[in-house]
Amino acid sequence: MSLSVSRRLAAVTAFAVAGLFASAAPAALAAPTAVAAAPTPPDIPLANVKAHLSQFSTIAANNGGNRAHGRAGYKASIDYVKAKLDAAGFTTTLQTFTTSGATGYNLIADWPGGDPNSVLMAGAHLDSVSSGAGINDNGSGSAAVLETALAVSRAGLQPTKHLRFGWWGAEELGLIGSKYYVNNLPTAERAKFAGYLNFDMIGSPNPGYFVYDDDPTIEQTFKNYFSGIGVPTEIETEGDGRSDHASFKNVGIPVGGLFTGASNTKTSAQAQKWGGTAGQSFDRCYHSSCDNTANISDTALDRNTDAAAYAIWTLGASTPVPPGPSFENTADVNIPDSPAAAVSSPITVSGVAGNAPATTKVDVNIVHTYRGDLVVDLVAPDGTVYNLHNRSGGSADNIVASYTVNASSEVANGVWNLRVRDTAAQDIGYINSWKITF
Ligand code: DTR
Ligand code: ZN
Ligand code: ZN
Ligand code: CA
Repeated sequence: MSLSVSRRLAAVTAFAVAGLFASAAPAALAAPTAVAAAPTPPDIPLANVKAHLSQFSTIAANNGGNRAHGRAGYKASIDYVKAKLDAAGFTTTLQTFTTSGATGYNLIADWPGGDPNSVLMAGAHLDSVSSGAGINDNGSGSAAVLETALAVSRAGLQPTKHLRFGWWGAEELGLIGSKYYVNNLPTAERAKFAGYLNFDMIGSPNPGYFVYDDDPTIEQTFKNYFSGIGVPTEIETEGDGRSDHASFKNVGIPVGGLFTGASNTKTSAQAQKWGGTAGQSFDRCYHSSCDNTANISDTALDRNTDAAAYAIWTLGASTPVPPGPSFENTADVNIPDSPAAAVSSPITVSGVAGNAPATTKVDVNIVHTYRGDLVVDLVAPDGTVYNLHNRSGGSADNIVASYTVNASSEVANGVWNLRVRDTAAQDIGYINSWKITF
C-alpha cells in the first residue's frame, strides 16, 4: 500500500479527480514532510508567576497591607506590572479615571503587530479589597496575564491577531475600571475585538476548574486545554457577570475566562473529581486579610496560567481556530460493490497535543459512479464513529467534500480511519484520498 502522510499548514489542496479506475501506477511513496506548524503554546514557569505574587505581597506589606483602589499599594502594583511590560517591548498606556473620590488606573499593553482590525485581549483586575493583599483575588489573574504577556515577548510571537493585555482598577467597587475602558472605546474600536479573556481568582486554595460559558469558541478552547491535561471542568456559575468580562460582554464583545471559585462550597462530587476538601469554600480567605501568598493552590495557578497561554496562542493564531496541522492519505482504497464489508483508509496522527478541535476538518475525495450507494464515516482512534455521509446525493457521482466534525472529545494522536461501505449493487469506486486537519 502506498501511503503518503504529510503535515502541513492550512494549505488548501486542490483535488485532481482522477478518472474512474484510471490505470495510472500507484502514487510513489512520499516521505512524510514536516512543514512549519503553528507555534506551540508554552508551558509557563510557575516560579515566574509566583515571583509576581510575592512582589504583590511585598507591595501590600509596604503600603498599609493592601493594594486597594485609591491606596498607594494599588499604584505601586501598576508601576510594577508596567515596568515589566515596558522592558519586554510592549506599548503601554496608563488610563486614569476617578471614582469614590480617588484616581483609579487601568494599564493597557499592546503587543506590536497582528491585524489591527482583529484584537484579542486578555485581562485581570489588579486591585484588592482593602482588608488584605489580594493574592488570590486577584494577584493570581494579574500575575498569570503578566507572565503570559512576557511569554509572548520571549517567544517573539507574531500571531495573526493583534494582542492586547489589560489590568483593571476598581473592580472591587463594581467593575469600574473595565467599564470605563469599554465606555471610552469608540464604537469602531469595539467592533475590532475578536474576544476578551478574563482571569479573576485562578489560584483558589481549594480549587474548582470553572470555565465561563459565554462565547462557545473561547469556552471550547479552554476546555480543549483542560481535557488535554485530563482535568475535568465545570461551567462557571458563582455569580455570572461578577467580573470585568461583563463590561465587555455588555457591548457585544465575545468573552470567556477561568475561575477557581470564591466563597461557594466545594461539593463532595467536586472534591472527588478535583481533590481538595468537600464542604469547605473554594477560597476561605475570600476578601479577607488571609488572602496572602499562602492562600494559593500552586497546581491550580500553574494549570490556569498554562490554559491562558494556550488560549492566547490558539485564538491569536488564526481565524478560525483550526486549521492546525493536516494529515493526508493519498493511497487509493478500492470500495468493493455491495454486498461487501466496509473498507478503511487509515491516517496516523502524531505530535498533536491534546484533543482534536471542535472544528476538526475532514476533506474527502471518493471517486464513485453513484454516491447514493455510500455510507462514509470518520472513525476516531478510540473507535468513536462520526457519520459524514449517509447515502445522500442520489445519482450524482463522486464525493468531493469538506466536513466539520466536533471531535473535541477525541485525543488527536492515534490512528484515524475514513470508513466507507457500499450499500447497493452495481456502482463502484474507490477512496482517492482524504485529509484531516486539526
Ligand atoms: N469578581 C470577584 C469574585 C467572583 C465571584 N464570582 C465570580 C465569577 C467569575 C469571576 C470572578 C468572580 C471579586 O473580585 O471579588
Ligand atoms: Zn474580589
Ligand atoms: Zn476578583
Ligand atoms: Ca454499489
